[in-house]
Amino acid sequence: MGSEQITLLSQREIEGMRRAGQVAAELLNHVGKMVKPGISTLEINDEAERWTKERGFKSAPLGYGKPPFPKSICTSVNEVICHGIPSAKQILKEGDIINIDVTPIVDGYHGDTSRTFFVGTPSPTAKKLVEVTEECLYRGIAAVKPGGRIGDIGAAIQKYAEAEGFSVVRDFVGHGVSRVFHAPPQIPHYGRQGKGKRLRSGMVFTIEPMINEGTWKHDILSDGWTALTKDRKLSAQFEHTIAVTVDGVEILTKPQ
Ligand code: EYF
Ligand code: CO
Repeated sequence: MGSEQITLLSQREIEGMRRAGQVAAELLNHVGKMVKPGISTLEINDEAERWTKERGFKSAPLGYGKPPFPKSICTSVNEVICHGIPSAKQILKEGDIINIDVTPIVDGYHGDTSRTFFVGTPSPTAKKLVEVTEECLYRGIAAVKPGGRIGDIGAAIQKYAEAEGFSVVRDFVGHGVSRVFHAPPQIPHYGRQGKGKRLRSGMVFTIEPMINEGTWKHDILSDGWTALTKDRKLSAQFEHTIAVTVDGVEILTKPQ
């Protein structure tokens, strides 16, 4: 993966990504309002699919990968790190945390974004984990500038997460995104400042730190997709799609 070609997007392509990013932000905002005790993760999925189709767009996760992912969004609750599959059997309850990860395809471009929401009132630990994870995302984004290195992003995230007593997931990373869902470069959320490939204007990728209460290690459920913490403690995640610009960074999935 490290030696693969990183595509630099033209201004016209970045405008396409901006539009996809705005649709993704709107969709996430819309389904985020559904989060409350008693709702199933399948109901959230079905509304995301309906909203997306109604506007003439497609959901990238549906049918993605081998074997094909079975739903339109990922819903990752409590100890689930990522790629949780929405289910009628999974009813949200008071005190849960849930990451909702959406990726609509708009005129061929992918807008990839996620947030972790509280279901009712969180425990103090859950509240701190979620707040620290969101701050990790913004510290990672603030480390992006042309001429910098990919390692600057992970170093900023890891330094803050570990100082707050949490761990950084190693085995799932951010990724290049444009007309394809997953492309080079990989963006680890841990690492060393000044290491890794150089950041260049026109690169577009996600930063999507997954931060754990306990160990960073994971298991995969027998469904083949769902990644959960090895110690079954909490995990949280936030994600934006960003573009490296001539003088810094633009968040393409920031709600307007
Ligand atoms: C078959 C999938 C396939 N992969 C990544 C496929 O980048 C993402 N979110 O920010 C992202 C989202 C999804 C995804 C949704 C489905 N997949 C996941 C896990 C295993 C797998 O193997
Ligand atoms: Co992603």
